[in-house]
Amino acid sequence: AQDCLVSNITVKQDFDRMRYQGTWYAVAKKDPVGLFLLDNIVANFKVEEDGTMTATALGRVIILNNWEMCANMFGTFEDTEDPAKFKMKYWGAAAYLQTGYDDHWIIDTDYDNYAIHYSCRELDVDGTCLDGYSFIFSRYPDGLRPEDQRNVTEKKQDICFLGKYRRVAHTGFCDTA
Ligand code: AZE
Repeated sequence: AQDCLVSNITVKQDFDRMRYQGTWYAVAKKDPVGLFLLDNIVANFKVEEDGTMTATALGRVIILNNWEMCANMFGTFEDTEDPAKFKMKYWGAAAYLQTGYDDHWIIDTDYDNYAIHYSCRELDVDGTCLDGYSFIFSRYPDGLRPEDQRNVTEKKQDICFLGKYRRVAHTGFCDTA
């Protein structure tokens, strides 16, 4: 969407939640306003017996009083008329973590290597995104394959977040939690 209108952003055609299951490592992220996952972010998606998509996520956070910890998060996804657009209800294993209800769009994925996620939390009056976040996921913790990088860069531009991403380090901080 060259005009950056959220309503013009295109998502993965015929998104297949079965193939999306399993572990995804965040390799880059665009942050929203406020508290957010810092690094060591790993998500695990699952399709339940009733067909509902659910996920868990781990990530390093710093909460009140500069307390550094590994956030253990859960999400359940509500379907919409578009198979690649979900509403995600999420919460933490502990009450002092964050709860929320966010859009969760899969912009693109090949299921086996990369995925581009997008969430706009707040629309601006002109229809662009005022506050949103995005993850670039890889099936590998060390990053994207070189052959996927061009496409991912293109998609970052399509969602108007190009230049707003930071790399997500994987240092093992959440590996034993
Ligand atoms: C996401 C995909 C997998 C499920 C979930 C995700 C998002 C989690 C957060 C967590 C924030 C926690 C904070 C704690 C202090 C998109 C990775 C739940 C946004 C800020």
